[in-house]
Amino acid sequence: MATNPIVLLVMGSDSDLPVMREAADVLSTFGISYEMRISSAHRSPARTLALAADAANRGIKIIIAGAGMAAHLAGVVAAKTILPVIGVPMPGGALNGVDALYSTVQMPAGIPVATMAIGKAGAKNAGLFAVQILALSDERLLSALLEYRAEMDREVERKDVALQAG
Ligand code: RP5
Repeated sequence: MATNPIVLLVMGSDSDLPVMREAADVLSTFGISYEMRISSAHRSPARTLALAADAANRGIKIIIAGAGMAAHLAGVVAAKTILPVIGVPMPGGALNGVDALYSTVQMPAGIPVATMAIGKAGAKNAGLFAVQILALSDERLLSALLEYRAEMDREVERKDVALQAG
């Protein structure tokens, strides 16, 4: 377990791990300490509520919550903390993530969840969004984010040059 984690990554099941690793990889790239936990809004509600309620006291600044199907996890976590909660809808199930998207994004007024795209793109963006929030008060992260974007720009250019070269 990471020492002094500032981002909590929580997912409803170990089956979400391959997707949520995308968020973890981004945090690692930017040198941000995080903790990964499995806790379900449905199967282990008391444990989930305790995890969310205690997060701020432990020095967590941002929570990323990923779940699939009737994905109440992000909303339930958000209800028990004033930390910003970023939701990642998992793909899979009969509706392939559309159920999780609606469950995560359609929060009633009062308890927001910043909802990302379904699946790996959403998990990666959740990591980046967390970095952007932390960069508001961290010059090192701000510089690293600017360089990250500059590198994306260069990569597109390299691909275009390769395409033109045939
Ligand atoms: C959700 O149900 C989890 O987040 C997962 O995406 C989905 C299916 O869970 P498993 O049956 O694979 O454990 O709670």
